[in-house]
Order: sequence, then C-alpha cells, then structure tokens
Amino acid sequence: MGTTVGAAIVYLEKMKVSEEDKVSNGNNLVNENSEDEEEEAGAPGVGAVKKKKKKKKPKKKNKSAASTQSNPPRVPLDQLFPNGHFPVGEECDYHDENLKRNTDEEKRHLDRMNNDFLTDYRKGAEVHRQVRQWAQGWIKPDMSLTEITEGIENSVRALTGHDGLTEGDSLLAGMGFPTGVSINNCAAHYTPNAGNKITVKQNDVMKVDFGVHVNGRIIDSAFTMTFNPVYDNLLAAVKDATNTGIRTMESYEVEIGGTTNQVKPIRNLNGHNINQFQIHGGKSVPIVKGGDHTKMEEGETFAIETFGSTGKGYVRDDLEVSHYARRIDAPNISLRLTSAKNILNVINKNFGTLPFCRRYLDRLGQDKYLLGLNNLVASGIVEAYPPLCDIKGSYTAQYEHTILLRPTIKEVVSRGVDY
Ligand code: HZT
Ligand code: MN
Ligand code: MN
Repeated sequence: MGTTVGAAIVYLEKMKVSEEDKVSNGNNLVNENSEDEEEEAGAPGVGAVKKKKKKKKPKKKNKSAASTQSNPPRVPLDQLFPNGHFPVGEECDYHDENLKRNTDEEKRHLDRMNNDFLTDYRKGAEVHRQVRQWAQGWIKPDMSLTEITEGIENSVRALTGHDGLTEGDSLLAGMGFPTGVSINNCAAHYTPNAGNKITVKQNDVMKVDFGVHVNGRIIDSAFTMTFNPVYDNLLAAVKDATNTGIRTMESYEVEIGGTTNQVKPIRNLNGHNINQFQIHGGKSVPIVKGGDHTKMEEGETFAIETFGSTGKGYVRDDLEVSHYARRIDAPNISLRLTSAKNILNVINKNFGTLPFCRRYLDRLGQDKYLLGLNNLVASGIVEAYPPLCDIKGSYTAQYEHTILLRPTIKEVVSRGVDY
C-alpha cells in the first residue's frame, strides 16, 4: 500500500511559497558546494552563476574558467560542481496528517538512501535553471523558432556533457523531450520541423517547455515569454496558479487591445507523474476540480503544470506533428516496411522511450523517414503528440515544475529565482 500524500488540488494548495521566501529571493536553494569548495560556482539558481569572493584575494575579479558559466552556456555541470553535489531544490513540509514524516526515523533513513536518483534530478534541474536563465535574456522578438530551439538544445547538451551524436549517447543525458515553443493560442507540443521559418513576434505569448534528463531522470519545467506588458496579468495568474492551486486563476482579468478577458484554466491539460525514461507515468493531476481521484504516493515524481487561456479553456489537436515517443507498451509486431524498421532502430538506439522530434532525427543524418515514422504511429509502436491549441485569437500561458515526493518532505527540484 502506498502512502497517500493528498489529492492533486490540495497538494497544489500546499505548494504556496511563504511570504518569507518571496522577500528573500524567491528560493531557498542551498549550494552544498559553497561550504567546502571555494573555487566553485556561486549560489545556485537563476542569476547566481557569479559569486563575489570573500575578503581573500580582493583583486582577482576574473575567476577561473571552471567556476563560471559561459555565454552562451557551454561549461559542463561536472566542471562547475567537481564534488558532484548539485543544488537542492525548494524543500516543503508535508501538511496535516503527513507532517510527522519530517521526524519519523524510518522516513529519514529512506530519505538518505535514493542518493543517485536525487543527484541525477538535481543535476538536470541545475542544467534547466542555467539554460533558461540564459534563454530568458537571449530570446528577442523576430528570432526564428528554429534558432531558439537549437540554442536551448545545444546548451542543454553541452551542460550535461552529451552531444547525443554518437550511438546511445543521448540515452545517458541530454534533452528529456523536445523544446516546445508554442505561441499564442497554441498551448503545448509545438516545435519547428525542418524548413520552418516562423519567428516570434513582439506581441506573441510563447510557452517555452523543455526537458533535461540525466540517466532517464527527466526534469519537466516550463515558463512563458512575452515582450509586451499587456500580458502581465495572464502570466501572473498562471504563475500564481501553478504555485497555489487553481482557485486563484479565475480571479484574474487581463485587458488586451481594449477587451477585458477572464483568465480560464485549460480544463483538458493536466500535470502528470514521471517515471525513469517515461515522461507520463499514467497518473494525471487535473487543474480543475472534478476529474481524477488518483492519489499521489511517496517516492513518486510529478510535473505540476498549469495553463491559463483567454479563449475557451479547452485545447484540441492542431497543426503539423513534431513530437513523438515510442510507447512503453509497444506491441512486438513484425514490421513490413523497411523504412519503418530502420527508423525504429534509430529510435531504439538514441531515444528509447524518451520523446523526440523530427529535428532530432535530422541531426542524426536521417532523411526520408516520414513514411516509416507514420507507419510506426499507425502500428501503435510510436505515439504522435500533435500541438494542442485553444481557439484562434486566444492567448495561453503556462508555468511548470517537477516535484519529488521524498519520504520526509517534498522537493520542488526545478525551483529557481525566476519562477
Ligand atoms: C508528452 C510528450 C512530450 C506529456 C504533458 C507535457 C510538455 O500533455 C498526461 C498528462 C513531452 C511531454 C508529454 F514530448 N504531456 N508536459 N510538458 N508536455 S501530455 C500529458 O502528453 S500525458 C499530460
Ligand atoms: Mn513540460
Ligand atoms: Mn509536463
């Protein structure tokens, strides 16, 4: 029997950050490294790549190359954290009947085990924070979506130390799933395919959703980028809702071009549990009341994501597919098409059950694979994840974090100073 830690909505409610956290810097991450190794990176999290030296050697302004992240980010995390201790995420107490977990000797013992798993997640989370910090400053209107996604993906690969170009390398660490750059009414699962020339515009609302994995432990975290303050309330509503639970969202309004819009939660998009090499483990975390009654259990990992919209608050499949993943329960059938067999081999060697996109096949030198790939989808071996969009003319926003339900406390492992 697993331990129930509370229904999703209740859980979200308890994710609320304290006022104390807000006045400091929005995060209480601990850099374990700074305590014993002077030469290393500074406080973790966004905006913390550089650290002031103490009174010793006041003249030395340029720190050694190994201690500072580059611009664009290319210094591997192993070089920034040579002792292998990565920043701990935001640690939150369980509540009510679960609060005693904190002090329970057995739970504390369980928490001390599981170390490789925790280290892998924390390393992926630090890669996510460093890459998104850079991306938030670098992305500008009129850049192409191809340039944006390649910039993020090349950074993630460099920081994890795996370029994913040699056989099996991308299964060790790298992209956990394709970089979503879904714009305006599109909420999720849009990434450019080859030849896409679309640019992000000054008045666009872009959801940037990327995954980092280390040994199959996937960090799934997303934020929303805008270049016009008219959308500030839409983003505030969704950021708040991701942290405090859904009650908040409908109390916000956003005035866009003289029209006042109520912000609606998108009712058919859900958070989800995450297993090793499996981005959705079968449990969902509804963002509106009245759906799923599944309980979260000790030891599980969840992506907590909230979407808000000025449209219907309901998404449907739209546009060309870019995202795919081999099904974990794929039928073991014999394929008749040579091109399907070939591309399945490439998928097995490079992605296993991790999601991938057409661009990832292109960069491995594959071409003319579409017939084979479509055949794998039709055969039920690969699942296609089409873009999910609300009605034309609407604007959607998203914030997402990955949380670890540790025996004694819950850890918002992807927390940064930005969101
Ligand atoms: C699918 C394919 C990917 C999981 C949520 C999500 C991005 O909508 C149960 C609940 C990456 C992720 C996913 F390439 N999806 N989080 N971040 N998309 S989902 C889903 O398919 S399944 C939600
Ligand atoms: Mn995501
Ligand atoms: Mn997710």
